[in-house]
Amino acid sequence: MSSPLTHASSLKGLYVVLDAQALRGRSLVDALREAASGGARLFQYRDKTSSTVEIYRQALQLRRAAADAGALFLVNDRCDLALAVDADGVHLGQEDLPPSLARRVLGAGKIIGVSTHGAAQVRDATEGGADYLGFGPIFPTATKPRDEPVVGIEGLRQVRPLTRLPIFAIGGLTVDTVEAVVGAGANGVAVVSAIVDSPDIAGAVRAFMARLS
Ligand code: 3NM
Repeated sequence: MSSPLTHASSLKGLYVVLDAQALRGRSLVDALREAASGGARLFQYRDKTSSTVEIYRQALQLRRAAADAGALFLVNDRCDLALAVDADGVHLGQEDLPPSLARRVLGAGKIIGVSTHGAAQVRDATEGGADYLGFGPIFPTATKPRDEPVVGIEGLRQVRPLTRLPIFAIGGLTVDTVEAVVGAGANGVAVVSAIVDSPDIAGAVRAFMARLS
């Protein structure tokens, strides 16, 4: 059985977040395949508006496409859907199940990530048994409007010593800001629009990966 430990070396670098709303009707499976052809090996499916059954059907297709590409695949928010499609794990927000309870639902073999926005959340998610953290928003972003305040590069630098878990910087990241967040201690970057809005998704992935290596 696979376990988060087996995956530990994969929890870094580029994390492509396939946000259904950001894709505005384009095929998420095509986007995943294009990103995988550029070298992406870590994906999350994020869908804040579709019905459960729609999310299930889409997640199943993405799960298969990710497996074909040899990539890890996580589902946003929902442990039940992560289990239903045998995803590699779940990515939890602060309003979802805390990681300790998600672990009870998912068992030891699944990856659990948690979105964090400040020091207390970083500590709580670490103590709660998360496998990795998202931290942001580093910069303003239209993808998740009216949400948490921008934390900046400095906010990332301040929380880095609080956890040994991999941290993915998220929020408004572009190829040109990769170096700064890695310099502040990020193990990787989680990206929506700079990848899915690119006319050349595979090329955008390659550009991120070149800055991350
Ligand atoms: N979570 P983009 S920021 C999904 O701060 C998400 O936790 C964030 O999209 C957080 O790369 C964000 O287009 C949006 O800015 C990321």
